[in-house]
Amino acid sequence: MKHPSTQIGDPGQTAAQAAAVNRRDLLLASTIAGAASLVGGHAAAQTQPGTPPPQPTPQGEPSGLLYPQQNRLRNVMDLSGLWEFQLDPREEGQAQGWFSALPAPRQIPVPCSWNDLFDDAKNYLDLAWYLHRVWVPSGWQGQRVFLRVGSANYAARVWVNGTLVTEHQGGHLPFAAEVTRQLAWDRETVIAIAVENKQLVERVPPGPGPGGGGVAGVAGWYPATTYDFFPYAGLHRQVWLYSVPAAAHIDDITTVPAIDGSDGVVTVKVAAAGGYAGTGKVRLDAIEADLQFRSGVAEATLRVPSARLWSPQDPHLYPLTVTLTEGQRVTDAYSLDIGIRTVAVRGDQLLLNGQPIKLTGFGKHEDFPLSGRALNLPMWIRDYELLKWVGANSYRASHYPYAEEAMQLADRMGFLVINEIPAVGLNFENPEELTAQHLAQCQKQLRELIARDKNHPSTIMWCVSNEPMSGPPLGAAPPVPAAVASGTRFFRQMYDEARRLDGTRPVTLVRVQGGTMEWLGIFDVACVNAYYGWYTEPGQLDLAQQALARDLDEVHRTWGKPVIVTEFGTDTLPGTHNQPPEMWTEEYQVEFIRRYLDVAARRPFMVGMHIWNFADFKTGQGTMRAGAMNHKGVFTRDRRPKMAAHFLRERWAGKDGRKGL
Ligand code: GCB
Repeated sequence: MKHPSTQIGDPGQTAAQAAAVNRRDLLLASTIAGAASLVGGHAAAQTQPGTPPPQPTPQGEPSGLLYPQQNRLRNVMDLSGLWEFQLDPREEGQAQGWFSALPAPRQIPVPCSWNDLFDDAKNYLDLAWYLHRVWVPSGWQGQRVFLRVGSANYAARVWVNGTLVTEHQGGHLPFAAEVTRQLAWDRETVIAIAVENKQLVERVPPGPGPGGGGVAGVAGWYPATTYDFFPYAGLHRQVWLYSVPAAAHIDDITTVPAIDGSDGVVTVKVAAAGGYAGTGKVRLDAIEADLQFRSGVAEATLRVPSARLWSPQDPHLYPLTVTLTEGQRVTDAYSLDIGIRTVAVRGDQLLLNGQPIKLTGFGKHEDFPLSGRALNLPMWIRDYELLKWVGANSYRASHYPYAEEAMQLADRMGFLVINEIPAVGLNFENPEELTAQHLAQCQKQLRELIARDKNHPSTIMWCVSNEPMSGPPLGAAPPVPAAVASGTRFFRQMYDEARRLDGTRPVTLVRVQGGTMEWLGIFDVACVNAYYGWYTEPGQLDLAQQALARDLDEVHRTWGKPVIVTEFGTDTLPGTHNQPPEMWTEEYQVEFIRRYLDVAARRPFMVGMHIWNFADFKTGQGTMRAGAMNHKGVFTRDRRPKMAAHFLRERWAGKDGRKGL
């Protein structure tokens, strides 16, 4: 029962083929059902205080996801800084009008998780209020103004001057609402955002309970979660006000690069708000094409002779500018940097620009002391420096979408990213109604992620789930057949949705060790997590190595597609040593990683090895994690190298002349 492996994003595709892909994307994007979305979209909200905003149309696709941009025609105001903050454990704030003023506020920085700041908020995941007062510049009058929240983990409701303007679920993706009519021009505008991160079983990731699963769920954590990373809560990325021209504005841009001989061919699809039917231009480097909009949509294909292709070795970006025009007058403009590159799967290989590529790197987390899961630019710059230092070319955004700035930096610095939705802890031994709720959540988050990150050359793959379960973990018992069947239906739909939204990137799923083999057959690349020598075969690296080899060979024999080990690692306390190597020592981590890499290096179908984890990270409290930390980092939480980091630098940074894994 071999599932045919898919050939996608062929680097040899012609411009006409690329344009066809793009047209299909265009059609599909316009028919995306936003059934599970709670975003009010761009419709001006006119609700009364405390009443829910208008529901989006069923066809409403994620909008307002272009990164806010300042130029001659648009304005941006970043509202980062100190906000007022108050916990609302009794959930009385809305009835008492806290959206206008908080009764007993304290100060909090935005962006930041609240958990590491206040003792009484350490394990608090229930409702909390943020409030900020801002003068909107009078020069913005006459423009349409939107409020954009980069990441509110997990669910948020937003008020502007007492009016509920939007709400959103899913903790790591941006959402926006038009607030033109709610703003004040003669006084300060009051913005209030209520956020909670309740671990509910119907959410994604699911909370513990009959529907929750995952390796971590077995261990039991405080706070209770189905995963081991700490459930940091709050406004994790910037909140912005931005304005766009009132008459017509660029709402979305989709770029599809292709390679034709030595030329780059880029198809650019533009969506303009309000059924715009005018003209525009697209300029890529020195090449320009006209745009003629119909029903708010236009498309052009541009050819870049002898293109400089984007790659980790040469992450060259071309400047792209889209304008709307009225005669000679430019009425809106938006610019972004794009890379010309292709990603494809052919047989056992992963191809970048038609050449086989092997991924060296890590699973990561957005995690740092005090700021928690929030945007931390110093952390990102340091992490990218250290990734280069050890010779890594890639990482997985485990287990949720990372900050937009992290993606921009990856484009500029040449990192390859497996971009993942927060579908961790899914368990298919659930009633079908619960699975249907999870599917709606997963599809919504996938749509939002692809809308946000589709133009980043660094994103080379979409990952739709980490370690979904069809029975006990680590192969402790055979999978439950009904759960396997339920997951198969689920993941076929997830795969189709990803391909429908983006026909240019491979799609994958990450299997838990000993987990369901069938599901790997649905996807383009088989990703597996392996902890032989840690959770199984503890302390016995000879046995672990054999078990790993058997596992990888079986996956490859079954599906005949490229394989990546997306997690393998050992908890390692820095400064702990032993000879012969013992678990928890630095020697054991080095020896474990060396053996795993050797097993992979001997197998041509192995196209990537991602160590778990780049750095130690915060977890909930439980018997499995000393000091409420996962210590599998190759770097400590404050980014000091363990012995393994030096080992990897020697192996990967080319010091000993090795190539590949
Ligand atoms: C896994 C999970 C990851 C955990 C890791 C561990 O399989 O995917 O989120 O942190 O194991 O260290 O147990």
